[in-house]
Amino acid sequence: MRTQVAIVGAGPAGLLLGALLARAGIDNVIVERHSAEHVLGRIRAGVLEQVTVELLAEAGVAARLQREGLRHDGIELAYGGVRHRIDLHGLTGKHVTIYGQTEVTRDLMDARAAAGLASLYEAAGVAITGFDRAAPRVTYVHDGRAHEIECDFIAGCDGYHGACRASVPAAAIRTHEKVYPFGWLGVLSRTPPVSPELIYCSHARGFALCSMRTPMLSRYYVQVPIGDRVEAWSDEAFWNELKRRLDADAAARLITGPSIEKGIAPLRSFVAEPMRFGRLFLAGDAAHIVPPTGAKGLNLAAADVGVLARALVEYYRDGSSAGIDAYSDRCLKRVWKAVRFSWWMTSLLHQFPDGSDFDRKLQLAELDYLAGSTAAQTALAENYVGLPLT
Ligand code: RFL
Ligand code: PHB
Repeated sequence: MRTQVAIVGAGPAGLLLGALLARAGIDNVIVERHSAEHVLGRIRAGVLEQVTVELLAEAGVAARLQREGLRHDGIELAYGGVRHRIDLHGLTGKHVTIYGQTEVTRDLMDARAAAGLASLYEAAGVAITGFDRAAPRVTYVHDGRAHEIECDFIAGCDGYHGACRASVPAAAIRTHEKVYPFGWLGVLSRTPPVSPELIYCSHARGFALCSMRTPMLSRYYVQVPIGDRVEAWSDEAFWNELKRRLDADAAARLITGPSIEKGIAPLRSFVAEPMRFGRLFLAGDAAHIVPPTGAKGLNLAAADVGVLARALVEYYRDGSSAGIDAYSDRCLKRVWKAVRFSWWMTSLLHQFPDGSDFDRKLQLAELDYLAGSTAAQTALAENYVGLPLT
């Protein structure tokens, strides 16, 4: 098989890139290790920046998102039993949209199937070769038979554990990593959210987050020690712990119910540099990971493929390599700012096992400063709603 761009991975990065390229008449094939149902079963991000919504609209897949997405003009920070609202819209003129990653993925998959574009699910042994020369190839096994895709470019959209980054010679890549000494235990439940806006809660027992997917579907998280196993957390234990970390009003309003999904995610920051190796481009989680506290992972993935799609359109339409040459630097500038913001939010709101009394006092002083300073709130809001796509 031959195509212009072979995309490895059918997460939001791969699917959105495929949609943007197809809109511009650029032929592409997606190769995914898992089944479509498996990809849709992963409950992940919930907060979309305006830049992400605009890219989805450009790709022609924002109709349901515009109907069903919840516009949020603010978030709340809670500490010392009191909630402080950050007026995202008032401070920046922008808002965020609550719409689950599962739904974004479903919309992209449906649009791709309706347009008759090639997606190969359950591809085993995916490998990439020749990206340092003019002859990149993606090989894989499907239905027991070996296949090969010849292409001009490979987009490595295969997440943190994917094959693409791992195929780059060690001498050509630099990685930066920070692992946090805790994880997030997340629960999805068919209950109305405790509050109309997200609550980010700093508490002596650990961080907690009240989020949502729809007016009848809530998403809650509590910080847990790194070694905790999800089986050790009954629904009752989860709800009790969440209540203890919320302010009295939120705790009294919280409606609990059976969890329909429960999992523990470790928190890490990771960046691979550069993001381009000859004819291979890394995008999304394949190139960088941020802790979820800043709600940036999916948004960074969308921004990367927005930049990449524009660069590839320039290449095929105008014969110019300027965009693809600038891809890595352009993305990494924005990526590092999101890494910084996500690290800052994480450091501000979590309890660190080796944190001293002094460290906690500093956190509380910074939260107090934020609560009373429009300048500090603006800095938070500007990053939370998303920095401009340069
Ligand atoms: P994905 O979604 O991991 O997709 C990669 C795809 O590649 C496939 N794959 C392969 N395919 C072929 N061959 C191989 N060898 C392959 N290896 C892997 C995988 O099966 C998969 O389908 O990466 P992508 O597309 O870059 O998207 C990134 C986002 O998924 C991720 O950044 C976000 O979910 C992070 N995240 C959040 N991001 C936000 O912007 N806002 C949030 O509110 C938010 N909350 C979260 C999050 C992530 C979380 N977890 C569990 C890590 C909350 C949580 C709890
Ligand atoms: C979520 O709804 O899953 C979510 C929201 C905000 C975050 C992280 C996760 O910062």
